[in-house]
Amino acid sequence: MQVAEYYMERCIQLARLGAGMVAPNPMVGAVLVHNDRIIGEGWHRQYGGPHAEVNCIASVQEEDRHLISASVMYVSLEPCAHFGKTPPCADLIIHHRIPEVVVGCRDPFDAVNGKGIEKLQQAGIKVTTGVLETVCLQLNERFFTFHTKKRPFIILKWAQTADGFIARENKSERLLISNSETNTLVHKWRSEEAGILVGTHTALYDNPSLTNRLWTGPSPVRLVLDRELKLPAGLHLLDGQQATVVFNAQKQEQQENLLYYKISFDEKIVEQLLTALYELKIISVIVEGGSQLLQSFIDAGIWDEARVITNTTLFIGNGLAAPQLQNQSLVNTILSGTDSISTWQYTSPNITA
Ligand code: AOF
Ligand code: ZN
Repeated sequence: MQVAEYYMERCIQLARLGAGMVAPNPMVGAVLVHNDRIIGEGWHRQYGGPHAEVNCIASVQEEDRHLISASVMYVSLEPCAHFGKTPPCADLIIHHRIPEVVVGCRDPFDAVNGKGIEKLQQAGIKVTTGVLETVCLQLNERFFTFHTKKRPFIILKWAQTADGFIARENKSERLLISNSETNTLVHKWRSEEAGILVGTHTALYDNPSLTNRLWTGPSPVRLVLDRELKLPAGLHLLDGQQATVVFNAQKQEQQENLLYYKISFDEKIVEQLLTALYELKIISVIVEGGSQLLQSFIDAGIWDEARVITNTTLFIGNGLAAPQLQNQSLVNTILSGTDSISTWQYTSPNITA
């Protein structure tokens, strides 16, 4: 392994420690190296808090501080150039006279986007970019999708029978497709995304809570479509236990944990939703049904991942058909040890939408 890649890998390890704490910001890690010895390490720990570079420089011990101006900084994302919640990291690096910076990948955020690298170079600092770039991009896939495509990273999720149905014809009749093992997995997935979306029928018939109760970490913001505001107030989704957005055609109003967000239902619903979610700074969404809403995302060609829980021995002969993916690539299959249930993970062929 090359030296630069070794230290960048350490940056990525550190960055991951911020998982679940920093969204909608990216996870970022930084190390400061003097003569092959790490003298400082830091990562972005909390949304609104100091950036990785700040924590890295602050971590240098008193006896090593005179070495800062003769060290190389490795950082998994381009240092920022803007005054946000904190001053620019590029200025901090210049202030400490760090002579060389190695960057994992460029920051696509409009206020940065190359300006950080430029600022460093103009100050005479040697900058190398693109070290372990693919891994650094993968690390913050949601953040990059959000800023380059101006929409959230979209994950479609459903459970289906062996013969391709997601519910019985009579939707109020329960159909047990998944088991406790896959339920835990679904809660883990919920803990990893900023938002969770369902359509009106799913909210009404399934009355889901959409919270993460079976895994550690936070619950996503709940998102529900309710054009005419007809969903009964007694639903779990409207219990105020978790931040919830009700997309509707009637009113724009904030009530404590409940935001009524007005959109036009006459135009393409997926596009309307994406614009609203971008405005709300929700960088990733897991869509949990129903079939019609999932299919709208597929038909619009706007999805990044699909996760399909399949009960391979349950045949029901007739029912509500599962969504149909188009040109998907299978990337992973998780076989569950019991009940012949497997989870199929696909990525979208669409890299431009
Ligand atoms: C860095 N190092 O560790 C992170 C960066 O609102 P603020 O001030 O926290 O700025 C957020 C933006 O800063 C975020 O959108 C991204 O472009 C960049 N994040 N930059 O130099 C870091 N987390
Ligand atoms: Zn910064």
